[in-house]
Amino acid sequence: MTELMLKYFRDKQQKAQSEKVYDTQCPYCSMQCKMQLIEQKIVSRKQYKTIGKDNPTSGGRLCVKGMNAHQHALHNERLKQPLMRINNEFVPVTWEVALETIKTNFQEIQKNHGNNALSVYGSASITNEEAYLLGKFARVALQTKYIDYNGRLCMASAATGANMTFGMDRGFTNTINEIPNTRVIILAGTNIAECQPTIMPYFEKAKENGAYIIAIDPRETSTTKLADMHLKIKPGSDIALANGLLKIMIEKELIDTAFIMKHTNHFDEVKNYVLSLNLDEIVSETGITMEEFYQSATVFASEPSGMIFTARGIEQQINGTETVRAFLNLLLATGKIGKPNSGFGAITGQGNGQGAREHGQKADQLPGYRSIENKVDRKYIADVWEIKEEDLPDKGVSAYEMFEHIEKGDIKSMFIMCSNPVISNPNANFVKKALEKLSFLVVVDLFLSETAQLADIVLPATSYLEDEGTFTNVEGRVMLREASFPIQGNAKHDWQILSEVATRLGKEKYFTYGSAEEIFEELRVASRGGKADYYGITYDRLRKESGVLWPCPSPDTPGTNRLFEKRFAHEDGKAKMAVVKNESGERKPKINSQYPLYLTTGRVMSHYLTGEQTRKSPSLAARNVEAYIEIHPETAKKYGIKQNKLVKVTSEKGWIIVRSQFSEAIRKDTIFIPFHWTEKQNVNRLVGDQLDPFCRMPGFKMSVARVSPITN
Ligand SMILES: Nc1nc2c(c(=O)[nH]1)N[C@H]1C(S)=C(S)[C@@H](COP(=O)(O)OP(=O)(O)OC[C@H]3O[C@@H](n4cnc5c(=O)[nH]c(N)nc54)[C@H](O)[C@@H]3O)O[C@H]1N2
Ligand SMILES: Nc1nc2c(c(=O)[nH]1)N[C@H]1C(S)=C(S)[C@@H](COP(=O)(O)OP(=O)(O)OC[C@H]3O[C@@H](n4cnc5c(=O)[nH]c(N)nc54)[C@H](O)[C@@H]3O)O[C@H]1N2
Ligand code: SF4
Ligand SMILES: [Mo]
Repeated sequence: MTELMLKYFRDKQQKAQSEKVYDTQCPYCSMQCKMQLIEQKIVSRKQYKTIGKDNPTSGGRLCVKGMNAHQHALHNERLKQPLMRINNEFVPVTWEVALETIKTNFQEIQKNHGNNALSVYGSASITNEEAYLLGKFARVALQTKYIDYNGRLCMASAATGANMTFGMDRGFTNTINEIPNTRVIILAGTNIAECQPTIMPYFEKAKENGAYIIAIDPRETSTTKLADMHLKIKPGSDIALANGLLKIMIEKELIDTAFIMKHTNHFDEVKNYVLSLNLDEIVSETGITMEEFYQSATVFASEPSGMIFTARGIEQQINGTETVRAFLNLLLATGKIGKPNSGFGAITGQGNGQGAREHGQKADQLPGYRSIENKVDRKYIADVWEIKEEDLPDKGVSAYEMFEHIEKGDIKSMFIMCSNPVISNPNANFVKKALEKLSFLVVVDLFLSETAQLADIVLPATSYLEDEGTFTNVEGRVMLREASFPIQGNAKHDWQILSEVATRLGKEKYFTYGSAEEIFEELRVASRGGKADYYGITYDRLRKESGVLWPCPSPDTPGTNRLFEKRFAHEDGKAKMAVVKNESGERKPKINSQYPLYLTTGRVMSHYLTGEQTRKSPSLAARNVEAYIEIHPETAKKYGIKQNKLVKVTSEKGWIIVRSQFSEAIRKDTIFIPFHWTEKQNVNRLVGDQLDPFCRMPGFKMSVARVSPITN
């Protein structure tokens, strides 16, 4: 061996000796890409990088957010000690002081105002174990009915729509691996290219294999560029679009009558309704041409297989549930579900968007997708929790409605875990005032977010690098996130924090967990026999099998790759089609002389939700340093707005200031603002407080506003 080769091997060995590898999963979107943090010690300095790790869903790919996630996790602003507000300033305190203060205040408030004066606000970015425990914490430790979570702002309408139509809600009815083999795809209000980037190869492959892709979005995006047809719809008119497509499919006799007869109810009512509609009116309502209507309807119905994917563009509407159901009508009428390469996908958003909506954080829900209003379900869970059924509180209210109850004065205190509602809720000025009104606010976070700044006590949580647990990804695949990175400072895992607060409140015997796995063991039993049945899943299996798709009712069953192959989940085995009236959106705000533009909101690739994490990451922050308004140059000209200048955007609820970004990719009657920024750049100061009547989803995707220049 030459001297040079020896040196090469010596260097390599040295490097390996000083390198540590931590397995984890990305803290951001629902793809839950598996990854590894590589720690290299160079002299006395540590350097970090993140690389992808192979797994069945993301195949080892990462997007720019995942690659830079460690930058926020290792950021020096991470909270490392509990903070307590004293004379209006935050002072670091011990856990002992923080927990004792929480106990005293919670007990005092409940003594004076009753159990329901306390409320809990949770998240779909925590593990299944923590989501499960948060539900138990609210009902058993605090004995309050007021618990809800940020998923109410995210996927509530997709979940409710699927439950109503299919009888059960798992985001994807098929595995992700079926996408490349389908013949036609509708992407309705989803921007996967920026929001789930590592899913893109499945769609690119489908296209290579000849699939026809139809994208529905008021803007051209990196996703619509993939499509063969882009339906550049007027915001909020997707129901009319879906009904128009169905009318054409029925008139051209392209529907699957045998499937409809065998597997669905209510088709005749739906048929009578859509046939009564006038297509010319629908054309003007949606802004889509007659040719586009005929082409899309014909291709979708004629191909032997097809899939429909929806996301927040059609779901975050005050008639989001009905919008989802209108699209499900299309799948059912054409028989494109329950078969290979045909099915539905509501693309989940947060890392645990799926699992966190199954195990009891929702106001009306108990673990395993059980109902808090069903006597049998209540009894089952009360037995698992070893409490009396009559001690289980009733159903509470949705996320935004909790703030209304604070305003009314019946909620006095809130415990917020892993969410930043001052930025993410509609009517954000009101939400901030409501939180300020509370007599006692506890926030559990990684950082001093805009919400945490309003708290009386802030508790430091561990991050994705440190906290082990399971997440249910976009496919419905339960995955185990390993986590072995050392805990920073005196932070604690969310599940430990819940157990410790519960213990202080005298509920120790219900919260005796020594690890996340112990909580999962209880969750398995709590979910057993429910719709989201995890009983057959164990940590051991998750490690061996790279994840399992639920339902998985016993340890010797493989999990369920494709849903509804034999029957839907309603009692009679049939899906319920629904008459969805074009007028169902009547309550939506209408453009007028005062507010002449549609305002829609959403995301950009480099930032995540309220930006609390991604704005801490220099590599991501550098890509988009501030909020902006995407506006068509002709619209901008009309209102005297120049490129790259500050613009005031006003709605009935408030005003914000953002920078103009001209784009011919957006409709002339529509403006788009992402929601990743705070204070005067927080677009939710403009969004109204109307909610979907079925699932209480706010209308993030359709407000009306006006624009005016600030500087020229
Ligand atoms: N980079 C990034 N990725 C993310 C997130 C993030 O914050 N940043 N968040 C994660 C989460 S929690 C979620 S829920 C998902 C969200 O994922 P998506 O729902 O895909 O993202 P959005 O940008 O909110 O909205 C999608 C599209 O809907 C369009 N749209 C607006 N109004 C309408 C309408 O009336 N009709 C139709 N058909 N389309 C409309 C918008 O123009 C936008 O392109 O992304 C996840 N991934
Ligand atoms: N205008 C508009 N508004 C929207 C939307 C939209 O499209 N338009 N989308 C909505 C959607 S889909 C969603 S999902 C919501 C999201 O809304 P939020 O839940 O408010 O968003 P996040 O930024 O994820 O907030 C998470 C907070 O928890 C902290 N955190 C991160 N990881 C952990 C952890 O492991 N433990 C703890 N304790 N804390 C942690 C972060 O620092 C951050 O402060 O926003 C909604 N709001
Ligand atoms: S943000 Fe989503 S796509 Fe990107 S690395 Fe993370 S999990 Fe994967
Ligand atoms: Mo979301």
